[in-house]
Amino acid sequence: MALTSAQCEFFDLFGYLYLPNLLIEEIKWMTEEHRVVFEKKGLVHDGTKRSQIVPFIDQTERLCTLLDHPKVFEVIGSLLGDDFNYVGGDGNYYSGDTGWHSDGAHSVGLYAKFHLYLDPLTRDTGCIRVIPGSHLFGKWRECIEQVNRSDEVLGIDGRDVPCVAVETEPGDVVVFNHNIYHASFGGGRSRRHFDLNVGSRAKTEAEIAELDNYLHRNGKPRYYPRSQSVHSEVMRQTASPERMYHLEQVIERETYLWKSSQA
Ligand SMILES: O=C(O)CCC(=O)C(=O)O
Repeated sequence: MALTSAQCEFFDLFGYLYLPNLLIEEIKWMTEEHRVVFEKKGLVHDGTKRSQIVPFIDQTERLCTLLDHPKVFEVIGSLLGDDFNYVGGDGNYYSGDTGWHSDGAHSVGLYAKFHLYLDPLTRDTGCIRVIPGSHLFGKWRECIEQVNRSDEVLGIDGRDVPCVAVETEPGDVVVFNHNIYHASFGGGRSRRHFDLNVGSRAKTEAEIAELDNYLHRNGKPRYYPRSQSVHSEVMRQTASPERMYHLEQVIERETYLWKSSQA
């Protein structure tokens, strides 16, 4: 499902896009795979805090095929270009509130999250909330950073910060720019979720430096020591040429960065 130019414009302007029912046909097996991944890893969620697995869709051959799925790559391709990079992702049982934050501050390149919950969520039960436009750099974004101290700076609780609460049913997808300020409030102790992180292919020197920064932090691979790469071996070994197209630049940069860190 390629997006319309109006949907792409909405995403560029507001920093997110809600796609109801996009993966409704897949929700049953994806939910089962989510359970299996946590079980196989022996990660028992007790509800006291977030339980997270990275990289996530990479853990099973079937979940990896999401990257090959026409509905997935057409949506991401429409927003980031068909040559986008897959840069990993996480699977979670979220517990309680998540305060206001952004997942990045990329002034070059475009990084986004293809984000889905496996439980129905409303404004007051932990759906994703976004501040439209907060992905854009400039004076506005400098000021909006203060929402993570809303009590102190604005005299309001985080849950009262003006925003769009994107209520979702299982099978719905929200894509958002990593730069956007987002949060969730009122969620239960066991909200099932996973995402795919994606970035536009790095072409200029500045974009390559940004990608390198994403892949290695403080001289170490992003998910280190849990994983040396943002992809799993399963993801790479079962890749068709079409999937490999979305992995190859990351493989090239990770190999280069790893060698440089060992030199
Ligand atoms: O669902 C949540 O509590 C927060 C989600 C979030 O911040 C994220 O996936 O980046």
